[in-house]
Amino acid sequence: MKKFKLSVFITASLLFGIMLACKDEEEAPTPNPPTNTPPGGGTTDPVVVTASDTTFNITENSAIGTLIGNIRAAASTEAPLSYSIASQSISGAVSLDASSGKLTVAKAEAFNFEENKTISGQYIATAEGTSDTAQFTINITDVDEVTTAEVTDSLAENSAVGTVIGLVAVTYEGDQPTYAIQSQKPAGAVSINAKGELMVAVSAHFDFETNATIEGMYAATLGAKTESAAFTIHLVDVDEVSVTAKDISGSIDENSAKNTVLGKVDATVSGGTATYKIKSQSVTGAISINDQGELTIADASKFDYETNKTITGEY
Ligand SMILES: [Ca+2]
Ligand SMILES: [Ca+2]
Ligand SMILES: [Ca+2]
Ligand SMILES: [Ca+2]
Repeated sequence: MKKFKLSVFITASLLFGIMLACKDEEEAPTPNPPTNTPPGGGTTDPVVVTASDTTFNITENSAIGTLIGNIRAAASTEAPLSYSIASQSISGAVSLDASSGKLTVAKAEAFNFEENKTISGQYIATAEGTSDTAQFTINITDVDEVTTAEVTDSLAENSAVGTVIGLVAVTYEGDQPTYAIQSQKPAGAVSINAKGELMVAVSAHFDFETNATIEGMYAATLGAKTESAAFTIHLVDVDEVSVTAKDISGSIDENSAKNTVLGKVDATVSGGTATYKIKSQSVTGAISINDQGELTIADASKFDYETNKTITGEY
């Protein structure tokens, strides 16, 4: 009996010991208490928050939500820092994640190098009620921006060298692009000036009957970026009549009959139909001209050698 009782006591002591150990782990005071809550009260060490001025670089035209960078701040406590923006040079341009400190693009149009090269502001870092303020500066870096679109123009055939046909369709930001003709058919027909105007370079190529359309590719270059697009010029037909008339002469026997053909005028007409008439003649009514340009005797009595050895006139 006595032996049994002892055994129970030992078991109970062991259990007690184990329970004590568990209690130690749960309830013992922290070996290194936080600096602002020392055991037993007394003076609290102030939390120190240090926000650092930070500079970022980002290319213009970055989309909403693009990460610009992480704000840099530190605190003398394990407690999490929170962040907020106190001011910024362009309202709403950037947003700052309150817990991660990530600075992101909030207003894409503010990130336009040609309008704003820098966006700056102040942010606040806070931990346990203590804050520090610092500057953020975002340098926006330039991107070459040029786009081209297809153009179609029309121009009267036979237009003179240097005639402006039309302006190419180019949009750009910043400096003026440079322009070039990359290819064209017929070769050499069109040139382009510094303003991006297509011009007649060789007038002979602007012939509706030969090339009703002149087409090719033009390019606009800005910095490292070259964009190209097609151009088409529709020539507008022009009625082109050319008339050349040469002096003629001949001889005929006197007393020839009325309507005798004296000869045909020496004239050529292109681009239309010729009509003929007598403008003047030295012997009124002697000669007439028909639709084929033939001179004929209108009044046989005027063809009398003794009266008129020569009859002259203009047609
Ligand atoms: Ca821009
Ligand atoms: Ca730009
Ligand atoms: Ca022509
Ligand atoms: Ca024509």
